[in-house]
Amino acid sequence: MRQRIEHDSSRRTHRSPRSGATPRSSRRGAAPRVVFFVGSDSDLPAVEPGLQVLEKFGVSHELRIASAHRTPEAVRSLVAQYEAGGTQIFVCAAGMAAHLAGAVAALTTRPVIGIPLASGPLSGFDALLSTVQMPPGVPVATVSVGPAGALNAAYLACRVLALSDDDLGARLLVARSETAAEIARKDEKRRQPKAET
Ligand code: RP5
Repeated sequence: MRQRIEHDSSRRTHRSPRSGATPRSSRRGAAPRVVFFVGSDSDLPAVEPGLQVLEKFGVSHELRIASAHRTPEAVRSLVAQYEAGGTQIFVCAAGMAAHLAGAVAALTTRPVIGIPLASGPLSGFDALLSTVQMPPGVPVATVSVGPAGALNAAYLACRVLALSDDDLGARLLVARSETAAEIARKDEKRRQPKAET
């Protein structure tokens, strides 16, 4: 049974989809299907595209600011609470020596997706290695650096959830067809002869 999440610091809830899709878990106080953790509020702009994808597909989610280095006890407590509440996937974004995704993966057996962010002088290469180079047995599915990675993290989360959610799977197929149609439209437009002036 899903439990109410009590920890409420730095909490941002996304439960209102922009498109027609309706979140499965929209009960007030119920755990979201996906939790996005960011290591700092300075990471928020980089993860926004991912949050928009989850909204588009009507996947209930919450964003929390919690740091593996600065607030390790909060990370531990939040993972335990969300896991007990029924959250299915954790997405973790951090920059520099990015240990957030790995720390969360150490605390849960549910899928963890890591987004390395370009926060320091090494432009995300530091965070990429810190996130992707996990020891055997503690996996973090690592996506690309920055906002494009955040977007793909959300798509990947949707694909995992769609394994047991046919409606979500159907919405993903529609989105893929729309993307293909858009590219075909652009190609066609480019091929049309320009009007003479
Ligand atoms: C990491 O350090 C955070 O994820 C952020 O990307 C980076 C810098 O954090 P701030 O100093 O901006 O809070 O832990």
